[in-house]
Amino acid sequence: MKLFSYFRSSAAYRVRIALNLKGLAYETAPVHLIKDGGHNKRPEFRAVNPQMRVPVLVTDAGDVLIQSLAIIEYLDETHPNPPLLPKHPVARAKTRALAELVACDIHPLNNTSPLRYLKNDMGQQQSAIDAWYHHWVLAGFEALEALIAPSPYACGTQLTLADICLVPQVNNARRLKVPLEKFPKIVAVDAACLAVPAFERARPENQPDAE
Ligand SMILES: N[C@@H](CCC(=O)N[C@@H](CS)C(=O)NCC(=O)O)C(=O)O
Repeated sequence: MKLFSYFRSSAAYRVRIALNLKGLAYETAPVHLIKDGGHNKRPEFRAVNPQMRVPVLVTDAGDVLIQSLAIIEYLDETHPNPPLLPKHPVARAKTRALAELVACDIHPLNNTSPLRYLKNDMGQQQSAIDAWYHHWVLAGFEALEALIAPSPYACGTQLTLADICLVPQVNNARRLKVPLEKFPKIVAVDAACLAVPAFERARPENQPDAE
């Protein structure tokens, strides 16, 4: 399989974790999202993903899959062990809810394109953009903190989609210097996950395109 990825992309980081948890080998095709205005805007990458975003997973059969949550559920369906969602429908819904809280409500507001738009098109100062970034992470993390009970992972003793989304978002928050003191449960889950080799290997600094 081939994964179009950028070392700092938290959406690609999610897929890297899932691939590692499933024990699946893959080749990384780096796409630099910053250099030259973003290599993801080049026609050759647009031909792969018209949305011009990473991750993109090309399966062994040549299917081109986009959107990290859809890719991860595909991996879970085609390689069921270890499962990334609990069996019970209520537990599954709760796990997906935590994952979506991060992937659908926090991450899109702090993504490269909207931040670039705030700067270049809306004329915002870097200080205002940083405040925007911090605001949405803090709002999302307050809810996440109230919803999880580390044991040691976000949804119990099984690693799930919720952990896969939480860890990259915490990594981003640390990089952007969001204070995490108010979120001891999130920090504990992050630490428990990072002790697992599949998470460690997926870290941005451990990628072939890391800078
Ligand atoms: N919802 C998408 C988000 C994908 C996404 O926005 N990826 C970012 C990097 S984390 C990207 O490629 N950004 C490029 C851009 O916005 O120009 C997913 O979960 O895969």
